[in-house]
Amino acid sequence: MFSECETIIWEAIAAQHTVGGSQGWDESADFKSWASAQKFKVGDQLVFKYTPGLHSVVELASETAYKNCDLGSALDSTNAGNDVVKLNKPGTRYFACGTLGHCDQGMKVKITTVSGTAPSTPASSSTTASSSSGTSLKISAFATFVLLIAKSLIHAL
Ligand SMILES: [Cu+2]
Repeated sequence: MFSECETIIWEAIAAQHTVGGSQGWDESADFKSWASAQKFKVGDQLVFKYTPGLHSVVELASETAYKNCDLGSALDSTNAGNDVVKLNKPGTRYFACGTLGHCDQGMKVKITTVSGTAPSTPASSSTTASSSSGTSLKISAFATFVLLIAKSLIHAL
């Protein structure tokens, strides 16, 4: 189990990667070289930034679908223009633009996430850990609240 402190430190070192760098999620960006220059670790987030309506983000199920721009096999899709994807486990994930023709023009990216400095615990136990630390945070927030009430009562007397 993680302590509250460890959870906070872990969240602080988790990075946010803006896909495509300064160009964002756009046909002009070179996603292959962008991705190869990044290190994706479990806990990091991807942010797809684009003008809503022009592009979208479609997560593909396989390497084959990625190679062939087979958008029919989509696992998930978003189109808000500031789409955050959490890399919650090691492995490879495939993303493409859902706008007709954009994937074929190279608007796709393959993300390989490594466990990095994350403790090598199974996903199920880390879920338990994060939910339990969430509870302890709530408890400590409640304790602070009670303390504040108590203090104000003392002042009122
Ligand atoms: Cu596009």
